[in-house]
Amino acid sequence: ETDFNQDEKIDFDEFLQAWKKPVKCAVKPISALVIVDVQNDFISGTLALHSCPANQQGEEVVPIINRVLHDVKFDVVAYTYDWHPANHISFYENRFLRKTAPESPVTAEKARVLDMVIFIGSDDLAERIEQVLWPAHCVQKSQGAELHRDLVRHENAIHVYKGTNPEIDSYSAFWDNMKLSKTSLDDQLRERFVTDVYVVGLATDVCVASTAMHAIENNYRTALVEDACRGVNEKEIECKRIVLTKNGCIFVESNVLPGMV
Ligand code: VGL
Ligand code: ZN
Repeated sequence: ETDFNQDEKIDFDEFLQAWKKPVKCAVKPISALVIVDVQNDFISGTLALHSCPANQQGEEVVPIINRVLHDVKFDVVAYTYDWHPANHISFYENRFLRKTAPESPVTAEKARVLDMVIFIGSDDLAERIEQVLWPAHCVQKSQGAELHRDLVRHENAIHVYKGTNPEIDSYSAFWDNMKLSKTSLDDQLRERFVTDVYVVGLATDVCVASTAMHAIENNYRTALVEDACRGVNEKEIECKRIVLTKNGCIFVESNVLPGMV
């Protein structure tokens, strides 16, 4: 005999996957909003999303994130910054600075923007580095690396800088693309006893998806707020959605968040 509707019975495996710390999460959830890379270069600069295949408008996330910041009482807010030195490995303009591996699908000479190349790594890193070539973007301290001017700056926020090593890219705000080094984000969330992570920002299929995946791996209950994200490639967005969902990430619209009208 049960007092709940069978239709609403939850799949316990699914539940466990999303709630790896069920008691803690249920008794005292502590939420963090992680605002990924809402920087000028992803909105109006060389890497503006509307010039990428998905043709999405990055600036549309700004009023939505502002509303979420104002209406939803998150315990913790974090801003992440793609923060590259000028000689960064991910820049198309820098493709001749490093040796491409013989097995690279395309040579530096033939490569075009958004192609994946394989570089030979420097000694202390991996031997081979797979790298998508993006137009130069978010160079440290440049105007393109600043947060969009209209994005509300929450006081007492955490600020996380990634992609600072010239030899390795970092889509996620937790680890670089080869998980060789981590940022301070996980430690800072842990210090504040965060259980639940809500991810918003740019780009859905690149840095947002990678950050959400690593949040799950770090045992946070993780939600991606879909209408507060914009991406590069439609197919890739759908693909990331499937993989993230399989791994226990939930996808929500901002209007379901408590406090939003
Ligand atoms: C990003 C491409 C290159 C992002 C960063 O923030 O999504 N995309 N670097
Ligand atoms: Zn980047």
